[in-house]
Amino acid sequence: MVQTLPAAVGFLAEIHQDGGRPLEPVFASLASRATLKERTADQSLCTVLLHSGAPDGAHAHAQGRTLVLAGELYNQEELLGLLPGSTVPGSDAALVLALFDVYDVHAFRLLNGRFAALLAAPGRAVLATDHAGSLPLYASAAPGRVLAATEAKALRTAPAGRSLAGRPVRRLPGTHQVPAGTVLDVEVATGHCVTHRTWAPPQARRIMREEEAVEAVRRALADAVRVRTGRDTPLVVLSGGIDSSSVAALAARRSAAPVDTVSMGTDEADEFPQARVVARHIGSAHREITIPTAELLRRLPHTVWAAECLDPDVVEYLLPLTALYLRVGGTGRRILTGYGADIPLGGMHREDRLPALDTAVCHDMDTFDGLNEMTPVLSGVGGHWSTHPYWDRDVLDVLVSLEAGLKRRYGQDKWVLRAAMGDVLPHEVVVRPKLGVHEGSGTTSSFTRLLTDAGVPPDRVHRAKHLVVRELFDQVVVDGRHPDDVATDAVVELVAGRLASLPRPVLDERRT
Ligand code: AMP
Ligand code: PCX
Ligand code: MG
Repeated sequence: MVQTLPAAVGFLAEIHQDGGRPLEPVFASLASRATLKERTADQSLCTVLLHSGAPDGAHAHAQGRTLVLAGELYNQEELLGLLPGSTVPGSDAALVLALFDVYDVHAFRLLNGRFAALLAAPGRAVLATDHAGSLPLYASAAPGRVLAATEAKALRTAPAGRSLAGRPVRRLPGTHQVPAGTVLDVEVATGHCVTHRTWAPPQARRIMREEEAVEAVRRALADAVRVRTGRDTPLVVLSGGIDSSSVAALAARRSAAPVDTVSMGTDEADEFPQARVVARHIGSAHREITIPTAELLRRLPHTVWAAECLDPDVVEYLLPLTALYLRVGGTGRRILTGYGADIPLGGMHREDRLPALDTAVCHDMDTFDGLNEMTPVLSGVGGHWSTHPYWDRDVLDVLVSLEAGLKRRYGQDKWVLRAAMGDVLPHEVVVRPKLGVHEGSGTTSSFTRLLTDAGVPPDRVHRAKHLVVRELFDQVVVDGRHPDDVATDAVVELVAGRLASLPRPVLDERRT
């Protein structure tokens, strides 16, 4: 059987030097669970792995060390070249552990992947995220105890710990999110922590000839698609825009069988005709899924539950995708998306001035961390695994660092990508400007209407969305309620009522 999903898609790991009551493993990801228990002279490690049938590939053991890995690596071939010829690790977890033996924490600087990892060694806990923090990792530490989990809600009943490096999680005292591209090296006895950054967005901009830039983008993206598909028939979530169409076309090029594509729309808006053009061109087995707006809005609690995100704009991008992932069906699909292309390319910045474009790129690269917009839990709630070629470490390094004039050129946004896809996609797809998923599906407008119908004045709508998302976060993450038991309408009523009863200056002071 071809292993479609990574060996594990998430975990809860507890290291104790003094016993301690195990936490209840609560996750949004739909997966089987395997428990792994180890005891050494000075500490115990208990891990719950979320897996799809082969959890043994998610942990490795050598020289008193245990490595637990959720997610996957994309540069195994390169990494294997760093180990002695006789060493052929049988899994990504074993490969990372073998590299750790050689490089210690610096092993994580070598990895291109989508992962969260925990290494337990005598007296020591090492926590690591991939360059983009694309698989979220949360931790709580106190003298004698380190707890780590890929979903914050799994730590919601953890006893308050000492302050770790990282971002505190709202209303979960002592729980922090490990930043993107970071290793935390924790001394278990004291909870003392040393932080190492393993990646940062490029600050410099490369000057390249057009052909050179186009070729670099084409090659990097084709590689990123290749390492993400392996031998599987992938499913590409396709809007018909240049970002997802490029991924679908590159996947189709290297697949003997037709790839699968799926487009979502609502009863109010869709981009089905645009996606159909691409599907026909690449010969994919294409599906269209129409989600009634009422159902879409009912998925707001599920979106916040999966993404553990407090940003209302990002939740609006993720809502149609979550609703789609819950409707895709089948078991354990490997899903590729075009998500994230607009961040390094300044694609959401729709005007001609280059300084403003690079300002937008810098801002977005400075602020993505912690939004969890690429978390695999979004598709995990439907039992699937998603991966995003544009946020491959090599693709991202290339895209961010191109000088802005290659991103916006000849009056086109994302010019370098469009030029790279000139011979892969129909001309109309290459040149077509596109709406964001939140616009193309009518999500922004239907969420707005839900609030105005509940009496929220139009100029308070964004504030109200913020409060709705925060309330949902409190209910499904902090309080641990299941999203099926949380009604969007009731939360909207609650927020509308609160807004109506408070004078504006009070509201504006509470912008947290
Ligand atoms: P966007 O950049 O707004 O197009 O959205 C990010 C990614 O979400 C796209 O690259 C697609 O992979 C996916 N996506 C957006 N809209 C749709 C849609 N209507 N149906 C399926 N997937 C979509
Ligand atoms: N996107 C963007 C990302 C949204 C912006 N995120 C950010 N600034 N951190 C993309 O796919 O690149 C859309 C809908 O466009 C989501
Ligand atoms: Mg896009």
